[in-house]
Amino acid sequence: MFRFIHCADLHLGSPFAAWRKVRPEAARELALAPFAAFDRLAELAVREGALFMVLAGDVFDTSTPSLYAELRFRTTLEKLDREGIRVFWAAGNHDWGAVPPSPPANTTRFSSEKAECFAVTDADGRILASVAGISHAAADERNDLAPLVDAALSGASGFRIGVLHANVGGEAGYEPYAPATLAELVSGHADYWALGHIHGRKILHERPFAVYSGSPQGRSVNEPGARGAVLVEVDDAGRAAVKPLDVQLFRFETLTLAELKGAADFPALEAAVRAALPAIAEPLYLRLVLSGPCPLNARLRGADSAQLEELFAGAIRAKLPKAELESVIVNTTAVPSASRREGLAAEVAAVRGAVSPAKELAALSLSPAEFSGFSAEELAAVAREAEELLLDYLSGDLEAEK
Ligand SMILES: [Mn+2]
Repeated sequence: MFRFIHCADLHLGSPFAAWRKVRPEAARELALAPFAAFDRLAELAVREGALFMVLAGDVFDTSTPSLYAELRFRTTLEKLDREGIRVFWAAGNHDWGAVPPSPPANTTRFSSEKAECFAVTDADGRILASVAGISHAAADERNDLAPLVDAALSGASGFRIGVLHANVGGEAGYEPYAPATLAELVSGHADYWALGHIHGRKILHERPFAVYSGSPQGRSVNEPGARGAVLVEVDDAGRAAVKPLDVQLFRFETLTLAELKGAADFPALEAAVRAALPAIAEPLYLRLVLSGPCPLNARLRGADSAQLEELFAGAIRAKLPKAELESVIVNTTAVPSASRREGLAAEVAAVRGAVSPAKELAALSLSPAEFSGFSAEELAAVAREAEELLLDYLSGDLEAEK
């Protein structure tokens, strides 16, 4: 029996540029988190007695990592080296050009010119596993690299692992770099495909395995949930079992509240948020989305982000002491007051009949030609929205902005 860790998409050195402008302390904390997540993985590798670790690309966020990123990465590799744990690294679209001049002896970075295959042996020299991979040669690798890795594994001994940064099955929302199909992966020589590129943890196939380990540390609310890597245990009969390893330092989550019709004042709104907060023990960055009809619509929309965050910070601290608000997004609408709106609808229709769009546009020094890019449907939608807005103002559902 032996074990190995499959990790990908560390994105060491991510700048968190958007955070730096508004929340420099959080940006610093987040920028250090991927390094610490990798350290945790190294500790787990030692504790679990892993024989080796595979890194399936995007170790660094850029092809020209900072000195700090390189040194921190190297320090962790050296720690693994001292424990006799080998590291196999196939670079992806982010770290394709990041080639350390003299990596520690335990670390193998796959060539980008050809697929390579390395044997991992036990103390008696018996081959336990063969690890094959290839690195991306450019930031936009458009060729399917899976056949090259598969060919390198043909005839290999032991448990056969292919390491590749690739978009398998044309996953939407991710660049189609190194495009491959699941069918070709599972019909080849590999027992386990250690994949990188898709940041969510996914087991695409079992026996043979095709697995995305996901990013070990979420970088935004677009990467929610538990994150880390996977521990693979291979028994003496060559059967593999996959276990998730959660190592992230901060979790990102979004909480959407859509039933806010009853929130007539801010204490009621705060209570609604408090009641809906999930029970998550780990440090958390939480995005709060308020949506649907809400009596406080106009006041929420008039508040700035600092005011909104102050409004909910207490409730969040009280229930989730390790949580920080990432942001508050206001998507609420006015609560329609039916009776008043019905009475006003005729007036709005009359106004619409009396208004001459051409005359209004001329008063604004705009010519109808400037609207020529809109389709009839789009213009009709704008008119409907304007009518709704007018009704909102007239019925007092929405306070006119000053
Ligand atoms: Mn990535």
